[in-house]
Amino acid sequence: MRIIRYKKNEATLQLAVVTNESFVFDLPYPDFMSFVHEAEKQGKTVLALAQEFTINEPVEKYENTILTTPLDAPEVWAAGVTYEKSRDARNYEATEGKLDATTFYDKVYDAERPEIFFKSTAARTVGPGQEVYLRSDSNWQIPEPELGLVINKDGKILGYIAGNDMSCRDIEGENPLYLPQAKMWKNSCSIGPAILLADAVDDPYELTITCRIFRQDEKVFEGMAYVNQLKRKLDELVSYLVLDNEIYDGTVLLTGTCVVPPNEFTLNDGDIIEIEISGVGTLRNPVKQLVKKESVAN
Ligand code: DO4
Ligand code: MG
Repeated sequence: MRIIRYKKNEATLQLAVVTNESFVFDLPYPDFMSFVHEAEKQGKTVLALAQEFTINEPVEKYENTILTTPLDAPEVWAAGVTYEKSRDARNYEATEGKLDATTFYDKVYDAERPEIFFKSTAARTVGPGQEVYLRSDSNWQIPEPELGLVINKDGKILGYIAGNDMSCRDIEGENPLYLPQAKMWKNSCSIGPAILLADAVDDPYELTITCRIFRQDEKVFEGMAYVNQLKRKLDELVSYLVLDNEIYDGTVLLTGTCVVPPNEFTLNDGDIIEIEISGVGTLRNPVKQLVKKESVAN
């Protein structure tokens, strides 16, 4: 069972529950966290409360809805180098293309403490169908398809969402201290298309992540991974994020990438990125190249 937010009309965003048969039922709550709080108030699971609304007449089929982000995540954080594939790709960038190189990325992959970084704010985060941007000062940019955890202020995992941690491999590889610039700019993060309720998932490690990239209607990349390839546990990542930190209800934690396009690949203006997570759905975003402003130094 999934939660979405769709455009009811020009002025209204409607929260709704989607059944496994793809029927949409409106929920009488303004946003995802109000719905979660109502379930808590009634002493029910979010799944049980959602199910109560599915006895009504469905309002729509899922494929006919115009989706937005299912929630306005106040902050998006991200874990890095949590899969072997990401460690190897980071080593390649940091050593100007040496295959089998070892660097500090090996150290963080093996360390007890994971890498966790600040990725995005609500204003920088886009949803289904909205453009993700390419930085104007990078020549090597890729999507990072990741399983996102929707958590509350205490770190409880409420649901799963697809996320795109857009990344500049050249800036990241030049110097690890450039990480915030390699990761964070306008429209550099996308989340959606739905929140798969945690109560509805037996084993999140069985989820799969698929990424496809289309250029002029032709598929130029497809890759797939299993969440069970993750080096760490999901709760372990959350516990490091919340430790001595102030986290807000509806925060999203991206859990790292395990699907990396070939090293020669870079995104182009007009590409379409699809990130599909089993049970969650497909997050689709067009890509737009930002143009360098003259006022920026050099
Ligand atoms: O260390 C750089 C970030 C890595 C990352 O974003 C990932 O592994 O997904
Ligand atoms: Mg990432």
